[in-house]
Amino acid sequence: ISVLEIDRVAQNVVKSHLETCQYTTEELKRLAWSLYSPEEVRALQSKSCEAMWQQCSLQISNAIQYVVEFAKRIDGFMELCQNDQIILLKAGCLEVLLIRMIRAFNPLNNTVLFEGKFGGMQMFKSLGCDDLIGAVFELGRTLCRLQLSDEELALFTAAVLLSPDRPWLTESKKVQKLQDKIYVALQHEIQKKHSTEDKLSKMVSKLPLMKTICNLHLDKLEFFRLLHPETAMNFPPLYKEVFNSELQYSDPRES
Ligand code: 4D8
Repeated sequence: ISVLEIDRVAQNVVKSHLETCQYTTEELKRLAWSLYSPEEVRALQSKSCEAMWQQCSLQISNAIQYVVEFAKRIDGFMELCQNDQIILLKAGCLEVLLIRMIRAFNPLNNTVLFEGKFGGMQMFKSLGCDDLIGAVFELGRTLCRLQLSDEELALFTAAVLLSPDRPWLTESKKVQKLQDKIYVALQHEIQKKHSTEDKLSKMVSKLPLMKTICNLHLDKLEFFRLLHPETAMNFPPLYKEVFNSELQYSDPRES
C-alpha cells in the first residue's frame, strides 16, 4: 500500500472521530474544573442500585450512538455486509467507549466526566460493581499515561472496532484488510510524533484488560437482570440491543 493511501485512511478516520466525539478537547479542558461536591457525590451514592444502573445505562447508550456514527463514517465499514457491521459494533463498542473515556478522564485526581461534572469512582458505589469500576479506573489511569493524541485515539478506536477475530464474522478477511491499513496509519502517526518505538505495543497490551472489563460488565448485567428484571426491561433500547446475551439479530445502527 502507498503512503498516499495510508494518509487517506488516517485523514478519514481522524475526521470521523473528531466529528463524532461529542466533546471537543477545549470543552473538556473547561469542564475539568467542575467537580461534584461531596454532597452531590453522597446523593449519587445514596441512590438505589436500580436508579443508578438506569442512569449509567442511559449515559452508555447515549455515548454508543456516537460510536455507531463513528463506525458508519469509516471508509469501508458500510461496505461490509450488514451482519458483520452489527457484530463489530456489538463486540467493540464498549471497548471504544473505554478508550474514548480517557479524553474525559483526569488522571491527576482520578475523576471521570459523568453527566456534566467530574467525579471519582466512589460516585458509582450504588451500582454494587466495585470490581468493575475499579478496573475501569485502572484502565483510565494506565491509558492516560500513554498521552495519546486525538489522531492516535481515532486510529486506535477504529482498529479495535475493525477486529477481524470477532466470533461469527462472515467476511473477516475484508475486516482484516481494513484493520491492517488502520494499524499502518497508526504506526505512521506514532513515528511522526517521535514517540517511543513501543507506543503501539503498549496500546495493544491494554486490550486484554479491556476485554476483561467487557466480560465483567456482561456478568454484572446478567446478574442485575435476574435481580431486577423490570428495571432491566426499561433500560434504553440501544443499551439492551448491544449488550443482550441472546444472539438476536437486532441492528444497533437503526436505534
Ligand atoms: O464521551 O458520554 O459523556 C462509564 C460511563 C464515558 C460507565 C461517558 C460513561 C463513560 C463508561 C458511565 C458508567 C464510560 C462520556 C460518560 C459515561 C465514555 C462505567 C464510566 C463519553 C466517553 C466516560 C464522557 C460503569 C459521555 C463503565 C459500567 C456501567 C454499568 C451499567 C454497570
